Amino acid sequence: MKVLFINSPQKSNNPREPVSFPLGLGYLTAALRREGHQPVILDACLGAVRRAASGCAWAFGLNAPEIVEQVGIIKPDMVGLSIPFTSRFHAAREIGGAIRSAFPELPLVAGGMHATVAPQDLLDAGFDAVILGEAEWSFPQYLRNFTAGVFPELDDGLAFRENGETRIFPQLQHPTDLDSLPFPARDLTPFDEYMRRSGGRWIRPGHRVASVITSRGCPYRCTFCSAFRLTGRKYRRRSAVNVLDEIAELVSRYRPTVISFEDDNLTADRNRAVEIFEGLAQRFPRLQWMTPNGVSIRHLDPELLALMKRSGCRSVNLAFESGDPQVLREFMKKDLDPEDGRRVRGWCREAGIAVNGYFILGMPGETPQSLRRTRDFALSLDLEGIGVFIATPFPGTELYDLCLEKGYLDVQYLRGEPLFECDGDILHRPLIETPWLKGSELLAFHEEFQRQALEKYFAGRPWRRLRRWASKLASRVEWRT
Ligand code: B12
Ligand code: SF4
Repeated sequence: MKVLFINSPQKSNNPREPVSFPLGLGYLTAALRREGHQPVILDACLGAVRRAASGCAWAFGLNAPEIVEQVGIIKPDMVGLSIPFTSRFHAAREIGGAIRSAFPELPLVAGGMHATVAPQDLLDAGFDAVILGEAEWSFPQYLRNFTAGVFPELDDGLAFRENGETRIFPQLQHPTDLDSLPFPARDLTPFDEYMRRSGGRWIRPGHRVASVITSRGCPYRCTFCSAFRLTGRKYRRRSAVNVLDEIAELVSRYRPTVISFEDDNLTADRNRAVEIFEGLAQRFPRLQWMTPNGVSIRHLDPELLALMKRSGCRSVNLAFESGDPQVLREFMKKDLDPEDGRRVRGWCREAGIAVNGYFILGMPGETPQSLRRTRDFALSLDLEGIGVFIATPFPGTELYDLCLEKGYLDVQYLRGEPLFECDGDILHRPLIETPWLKGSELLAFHEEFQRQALEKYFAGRPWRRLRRWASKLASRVEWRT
């Protein structure tokens, strides 16, 4: 069967926002190809960057009419739309509607994180079915049953309508043998374009970054996170040999300079992590690597950090989240103390690894006092980089359910209005308001905190301030010409 997979387009306020290879679609198409199907990937994020008509400043890649035109050219037997982030939902709805009206008979399915946690949104938008969770195992089965006329096509990981009623079968099975999966089908995309557009966010422009995921599933229960809804609570891992073989293939085909590990928990199995890092140091001594989603503070120690440095890791993203022990434990359910984070920060300094610290402000228990505690803690760490985010109640999280129950959610957000269409805007808008912390107060504190963090950073590194001005100026000139 010829199945066209479309990655929904991204918008950003930064015209140079990196564009990531859709790893999930890479895995899914590789699995389908092995079964004899003919999958095609159309990544609507790729292509020209244009001024957006509304919302964000810049629209990346294809718009709905251009996508419909491509469907007409490719002539698939089925279309599958990927919605990895909630910020892409409104674009996905528009694209689904446009395809539906141009090709009313064409089966239309959806998948990805937003589709998994909010399948009703997609069924309401006219999609025939939503594949919930990981699809490498379930979607081939779906296609077999679809072709044979079996209905419902799956009883594990499917949402659909029957006689006007929505039926949802959540995904319960998460296969453990990840080594049996073929490597992502990067060859179905113009992969070199991702490499050219990959630098600039976590690493300097000019680097060729290739993404790899070595494990799935997370046993922790952070209230603001929906990862478990897609990949479950059990930590499942690929063997170090399998991971290193994929990196060897990447190196010989695409010449990356940096590997970006996209895991939720790269180092949760210490022995495996050591095998991977030793393999990197021996076999690919010139490669750098990074972890944009962060490494868990719980799973780092001085010896491991020294090995990480030796194997090409120059900086880590650490999710400290809060400087307030109560917010951390009670409202985020992170089994951590801020002082654990401070200790690991010190070990990173000793290992010569720079630290970007992530913080989340505005959880339901947050007060003006706990906000100040977080800011003072963050500034005392003397970080090389900092990301200060406002808590976003994503559908499918405990945070969302709690805020819904208590009436803390922004009314427009609750109504499903397109409040953020830029992926990057998601974590910068107060959507939670409690009787003890107003959205406007939170926003003002957030801005002030960011300003202070930047001041502190530049005070110790004046040459960096000069470099920042220079690069800002250069980018303005470049975008005007
Ligand atoms: C890797 C990752 C990234 C990477 C790459 C993202 C990308 N564009 O591919 C980077 C670091 C760039 C990133 C950035 C962000 N991320 Co992120 N990221 C992840 C992470 C850790 C893993 C995703 C992944 O690769 N999974 C592995 C693959 C195999 O799974 P998959 O992509 O979901 O695909 C499978 C299924 O979904 C399904 N599937 C997917 N599409 C389709 C389509 C069809 C038709 C079918 C049938 C099936 C199907 O099949 C695939 C194979 O099993 C998830 C957490 C998680 N564990 O899911 C967060 C996550 C997706 N990210 C999240 C967020 C918020 C962001 C940011 C917006 C944060 C920010 N403001 O900076 C940015 C967005 C930047 C951008 N412009 O893309 C949230 C999304 C929540 C939401 N509801 O929106 C998540 C869930 C983490 C969380 N906090 O809960 N992210
Ligand atoms: S934020 Fe990270 S550690 Fe916490 S539950 Fe999600 S994936 Fe696990």
